[in-house]
Amino acid sequence: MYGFEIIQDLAAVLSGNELIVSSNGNISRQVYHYLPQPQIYLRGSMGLPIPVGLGVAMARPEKQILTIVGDGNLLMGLGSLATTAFVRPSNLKILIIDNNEYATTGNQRTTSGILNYPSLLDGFDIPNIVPILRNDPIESVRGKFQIWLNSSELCVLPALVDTKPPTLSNIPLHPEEIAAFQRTCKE
Ligand SMILES: Cc1ncc(C[n+]2csc(CCOP(=O)(O)OP(=O)(O)O)c2C)c(N)n1
Repeated sequence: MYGFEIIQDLAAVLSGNELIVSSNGNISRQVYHYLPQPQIYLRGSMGLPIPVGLGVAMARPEKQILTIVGDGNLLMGLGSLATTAFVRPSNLKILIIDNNEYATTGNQRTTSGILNYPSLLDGFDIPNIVPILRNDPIESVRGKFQIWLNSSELCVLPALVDTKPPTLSNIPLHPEEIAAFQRTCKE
């Protein structure tokens, strides 16, 4: 299964009460093109999806916040998992799209291959779902989505995926426009 297919497939299980925070690069472009707009599309520096998702979850308790983070972004901001575990917002759900690469910048290998996600997340005392694997049938992927989304507490779903980034145009929004829209949009 490719990372972009996981993001496309999320559309089938969203209820409409979610606000998505997406990793810079390909993941934000895929979220912009394949899922309802507007969302919080991160651009620029890596490492921010987890801390920004945490802040948005605290600021918007009436919403279900879905943070979609690549493995490169996760590793760059790993310390923020401790803060997330400490604050523990029940409306925060994190989806890790692990393609073992920096796909956006030319498929350089990351070090995520050494990670054992259940051990890592258990170590932070963060509730987590058994990872989605590359050959999981779609029914199993959707089943894991449902358990993850319906969780009544902070919850992380890791997905191990293959890389085939589709060529998608860049998001035609400046970060300030995205932030301004979210400030005025309370529905
Ligand atoms: C601090 C910083 N370093 C490097 C970059 C360049 N860069 C942009 S996206 C990206 C790869 C992100 O990797 P990952 O989160 O695994 O997502 P993927 O591209 O695989 O979808 C890199 C290296 C950046 N934007 N910020």
